[in-house]
Amino acid sequence: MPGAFLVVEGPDGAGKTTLVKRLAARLREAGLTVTEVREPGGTPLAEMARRAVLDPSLGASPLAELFLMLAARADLVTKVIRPALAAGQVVLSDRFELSTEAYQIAGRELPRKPVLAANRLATGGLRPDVTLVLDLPADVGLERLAVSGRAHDRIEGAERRLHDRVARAFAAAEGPSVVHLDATRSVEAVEQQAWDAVRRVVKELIPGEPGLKHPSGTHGGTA
Ligand code: Z5A
Repeated sequence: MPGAFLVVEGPDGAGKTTLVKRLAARLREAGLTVTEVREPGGTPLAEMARRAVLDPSLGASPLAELFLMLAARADLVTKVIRPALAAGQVVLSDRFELSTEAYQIAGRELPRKPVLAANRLATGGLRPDVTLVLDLPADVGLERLAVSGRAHDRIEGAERRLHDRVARAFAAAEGPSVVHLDATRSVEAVEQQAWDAVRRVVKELIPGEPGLKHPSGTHGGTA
């Protein structure tokens, strides 16, 4: 597939949404066509799943939460992400499968192997070209959200120990696409670290750039 699939991950309040907006602006300035998505969400069905999973009055169980996340992901991958990549676009996603590892496996303590297998089924094996992980202690992220005045959703309102397990899982994440960023730094410093990593991946797609070899075809899996 000729496009590039970029993912921003991290615990609550780590600055993902802020970074996605800034990276999208930089990519567009560089002449690239960018599709921005967030997980869970990004299609009518996935937005329904998002409302259901985050609504405290519905009290989704850990397994129901998992399957709502994966239903949302399957719909988004099929209807938005794969078509955009096939059209040569840059897809920039606020969260993807690493969030399932952090929240449902580390946080909710669901069994690792079947959850990873179910996730692969949902994505058809699609893999990001780069996964930017914003490393931040749970208490700093939750404090940022409190200061911003946003009401807590069902998962943000979960017990503190869950958030610590989630933040530790993100900090321990490893893999060929994973790049860790120090999210305790300023918005501008985080953006610069992120851009250095992203630029290497999208270089060949930028009009007029001599370019490195693009990771075309490395997204993996089937449509
Ligand atoms: N979830 C899951 O369980 N399993 C899954 O597979 C998936 C998701 C995909 C929805 O995610 C929930 O779904 C989430 C995980 C779960 N649950 N929770 N809790 P979400 O992404 O919509 O919710 P979120 O993680 O809570 O994101 P957020 O609240 O939008 O936070 P953020 O995007 O990381 O941060 P932000 O909005 O960019 O910034 C927060 C504040 O910090 C804001 O005031 C900024 O101005 C400020 N900020 C940002 N960067 C900085 C820096 N560098 N320094 C200082 N202040 C900063």
